[in-house]
Amino acid sequence: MQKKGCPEEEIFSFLSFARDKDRKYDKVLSSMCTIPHPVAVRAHNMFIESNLGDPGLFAGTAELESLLVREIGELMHIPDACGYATSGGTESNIQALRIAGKQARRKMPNVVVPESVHFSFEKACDILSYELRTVPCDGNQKIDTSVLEDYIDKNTVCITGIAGSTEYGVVDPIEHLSDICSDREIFLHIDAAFGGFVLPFLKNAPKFDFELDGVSSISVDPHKMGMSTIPCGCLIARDPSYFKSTEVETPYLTVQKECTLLGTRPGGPVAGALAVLRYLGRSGFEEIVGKCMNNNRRLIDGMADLGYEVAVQPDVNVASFKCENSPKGWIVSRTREGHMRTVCMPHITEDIIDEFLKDVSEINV
Ligand code: 0PR
Repeated sequence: MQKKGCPEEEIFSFLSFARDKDRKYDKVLSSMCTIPHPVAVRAHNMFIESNLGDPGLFAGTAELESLLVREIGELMHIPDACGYATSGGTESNIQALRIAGKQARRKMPNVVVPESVHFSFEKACDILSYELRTVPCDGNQKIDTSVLEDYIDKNTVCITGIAGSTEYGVVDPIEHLSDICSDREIFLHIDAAFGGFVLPFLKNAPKFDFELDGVSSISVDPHKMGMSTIPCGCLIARDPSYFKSTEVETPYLTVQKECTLLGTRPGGPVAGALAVLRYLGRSGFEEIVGKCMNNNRRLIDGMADLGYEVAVQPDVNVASFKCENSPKGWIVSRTREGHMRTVCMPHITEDIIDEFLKDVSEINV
């Protein structure tokens, strides 16, 4: 640390210098985050000092959190959802597995997931000392139900399905998983970190939420397709007693118990998420998601015209292509299988897609 303070202008010119090195989102086709909605930013800033880790001090913000959980719950077909705002999909997934383990209480717990699962499950199982059992995917990059049962045994504390996979944007056969979990009384966690703010706004989307009896908990991230500020995730669950199982006593806080993983928790993103949900409403989200899906289709069709087929048909606005080279100046990513992967987030417009396709067409020239 410098001995004496530095003039504010100097600090901000230094910060601007760093900010200029950050990528602008316009040519970024790899991210699952986007430019937050201005209403979310305004609400976030209004609650900048709010700490949900001590909800008695920030009773108003805590109310907003309850409302956010309730609104997301309604979207997921559960009117009296319980849950809380996390710092994103990773935290939600860790907590879901923690809760699942506490319900089943096995000495050597294992968790059965598709191999397409996000790497946050690896972290969760490492922290919780669970065995992670990865089931191969079928030709559509969905969990292969013909072999799934071989991976389940009496120590299976949780099965996970993905609603909008990170790499291929597909939804696992969750109705099937729900039936298995209902029959065997196994906790079913759905990772809808990405798809949770896409699928409810699509016509004919596959079922993935609490409408299915076997679903126990869902991760949904307002900071991805929810147009909110970072970090805002949400873990919602069917049964309020689930959150009792992770409670610890917090004698010197304004509340006596806390079920969350983090202690200090930002209130700003929660206010941002709720504000943008209310501001846009269902019709606003349908419009945004509709545009993203149309752009995804435009990209898939355009790539096919150039001879690059999509690897599998996605259910959400993610696409992966059999295309070995990436165009210069663009940020795309690669799946574990080497496919070029793109995400049509709200910052990606028709014009951007056309410009991208033009640059792809010139790759080998
Ligand atoms: N579950 C799914 C299905 C996800 O896609 C992700 C993140 C997570 C869980 C974890 O969420 P958090 O990162 O919020 O903890 N998927 C993207 C990924 O890891 C996140 C991302 C976002 C990556 C923006 C890059 C980026 O620029 O690839």
